[in-house]
Amino acid sequence: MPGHTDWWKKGVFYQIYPRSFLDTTGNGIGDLQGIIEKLDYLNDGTPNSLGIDAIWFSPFFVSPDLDFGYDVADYCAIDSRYGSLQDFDRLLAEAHRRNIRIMLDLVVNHTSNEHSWFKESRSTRDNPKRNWYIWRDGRGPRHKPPNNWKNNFFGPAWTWDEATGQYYLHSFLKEQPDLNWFNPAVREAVHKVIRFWLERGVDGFRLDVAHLYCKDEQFRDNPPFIHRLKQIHRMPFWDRPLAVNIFQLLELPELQDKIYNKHHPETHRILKEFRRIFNEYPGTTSIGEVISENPAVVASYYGASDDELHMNFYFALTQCRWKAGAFRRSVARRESGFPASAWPAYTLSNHDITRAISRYGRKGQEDARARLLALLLLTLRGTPFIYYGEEIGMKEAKLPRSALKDPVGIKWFPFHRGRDGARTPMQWNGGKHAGFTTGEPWLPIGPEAEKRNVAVQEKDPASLLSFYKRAIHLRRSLPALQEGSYTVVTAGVPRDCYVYARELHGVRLAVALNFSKGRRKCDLGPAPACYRVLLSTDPRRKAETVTGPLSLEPLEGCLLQLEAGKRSN
Ligand code: TEU
Repeated sequence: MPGHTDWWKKGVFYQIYPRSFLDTTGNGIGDLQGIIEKLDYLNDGTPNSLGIDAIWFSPFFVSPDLDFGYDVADYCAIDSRYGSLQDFDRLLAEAHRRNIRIMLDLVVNHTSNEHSWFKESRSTRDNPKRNWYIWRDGRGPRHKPPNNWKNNFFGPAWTWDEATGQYYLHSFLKEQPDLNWFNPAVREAVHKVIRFWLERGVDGFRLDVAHLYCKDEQFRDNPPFIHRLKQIHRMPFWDRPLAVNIFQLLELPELQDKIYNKHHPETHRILKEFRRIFNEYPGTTSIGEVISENPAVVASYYGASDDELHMNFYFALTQCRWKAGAFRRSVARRESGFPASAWPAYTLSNHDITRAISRYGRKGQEDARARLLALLLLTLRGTPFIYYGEEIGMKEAKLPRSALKDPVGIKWFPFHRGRDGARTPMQWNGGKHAGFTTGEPWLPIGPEAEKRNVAVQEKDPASLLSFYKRAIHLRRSLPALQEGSYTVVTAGVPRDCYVYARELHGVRLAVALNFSKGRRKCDLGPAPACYRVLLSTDPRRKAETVTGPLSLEPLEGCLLQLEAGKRSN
C-alpha cells in the first residue's frame, strides 16, 4: 500500500481474533466475510468510526485447531471455515480502500503435526524432510527423553514417535512440532511463505514466539526453576507482578528455567534474513512476540543496527500493579533500557492474557480504570495495540469447565481456566448471542453484554467506545502524540498520579492520570503555564483552560495542550 514507510510508528493497531469477530455463516465461528462487514466500524474515514490504522489477525490458515490456529497445517491457504483466498484478497482490498493495513500472524517456531512437512518428516528416518524438525534418539537402554526440557503448556517438550523410534521436540502441544531452524531448507521454505503474502499485498507480520526459533545445539539440560525465582526476587517488591501472570503460572509446575531453548543467538540471524525480505517491500512492518523479563533481551530483537524486527511488544506493561508508580517505572525502563531507534509497542491485552479491564477489576471502578488505561495506551510514545472488544470494555468471561476449549485451561482447571475467557465473541449488540452469530457461538458470550456492546455504546457520547474514538482521532490530529518526545513530570505530582509531557516542534501536550480513589491536584510543568483540556476520561468535564495545578477527580485522566504564548509570566 502506498504512503509513508514509517506509518506503523504513527498508527493505531487493532488485534482481531478471527474466530470471535463476526460469524456470517451461522457455524458459530467468525469468518473473513464478517470482518469485511465490520471494516467500516473500524475505520470509515470519519470520526464516527473507531479510526484504527492496521489490523493484526490471529491466524486463519488451515489448521486442525488444537491450539486454535497457532498450529498451522498450510501457511498459504485460508481455512475453509473462515473463507477462501479470494475472500482474503477481497478483505485486503477493502481494508486498503479504507487505509487500514493488514498484519498476518507468522507462526513458524512450529507447524501443526498435520502439516505435509511434518507428515513427510515423520514418515521414515531417511526422508528428505526428516531434518526439517528436531529428532533425537532416546537416552539409555530405556529410551528416556533426550533431555529435561519442558514445553510451554504442560509436560515434556519431547514426544516419542513409535514408527521411527525417535523423539521429536515441541515447545507447545505435541501436535505442534518445532521446526529445525538450523536447516537452510526450512529457512528457504518460510521465506517463500513470507513472499507469498507480501506479493499478495499484506503490510506486515506479527511473529509468534520469535525468541524460540533456535535451541541449544548440544541439547543441555535446563537448570531448576529456583534460579528464576531468585531473579524475580531481586526485583523491588513493588514491581513484582502481583496478579499471578499466566506465563509464570504456567511455568511454575515445570520447575525449570528455560535457558537452553530460547533467545539463542542464531535466531537473530534468522530475523535479519526476514528483515532483508521485508525491506524489499517498502512499508512492510513486523512485530515480535518476544517474551523476556529483561528489557535488554527484548531490545536485542530490534537488531544492533535496527536490522531485525521493526517492533517488539513491551509486555512488562501488562504486569504492572494498579499503582501510578508501577506504570511510570515500567515505561521508564522501556524509555531508558532500549536504544533510541527501537520503536516502542504497547499493549494491555491479547488472546493469551486476562483482559486488562478484568485484571484491574475492582467493583465499581473497573470502567473508570479501563478509561484511564485507554488514555495511557493511546498517549504513550510508541505504537498502541488494542485487543478487539477492549474498546467496549469487554470483560474476561469466567467459563465453566464444560465450556472450555483451550487445552491450557482444560489441563489446569480449576487452578486457572486458560485463555478462553479472553477470546469470547465480539459483542455487537444486545440481541441474541450479542449479534455475533445466528448459530451457536463456539464460546459463550462474555458478561454484561447488554451494556458492553457496540450498538449501545455507539449511541452514547459518554461511553467507553466514544472515548476511544475521540482519543484515537485526537491522536491522529496531534503529531506530538505520534512522534513527540516523552518526559515524565514528577515535581508537584502526588505519588498516586502519573504525569508526562509529549513534545514536538514547540507543541507541548501533558497527560495527567490519577490512579487513586481520591481527588488530586497535579502540576503539569513548566509552571506557571496555561493549558487547555483536550480530552478527559470524565465525560462531564467541559473544555476548560487550566492555570496552576490541574484538579483531577478520582481515577480521572486528562490530555491537555499548552497554550501558545502563555508559557511563562
Ligand atoms: O504464545 C506464546 C506463549 O508462550 C504464551 O503466550 C502462552 O500462550 C502462555 O504461555 C500461556 O499459555 C503464542 C501465541 O500467542 C499463543 O496463542 C500460542 O498458543 C503459542 O504462541 C503457540 O503458538
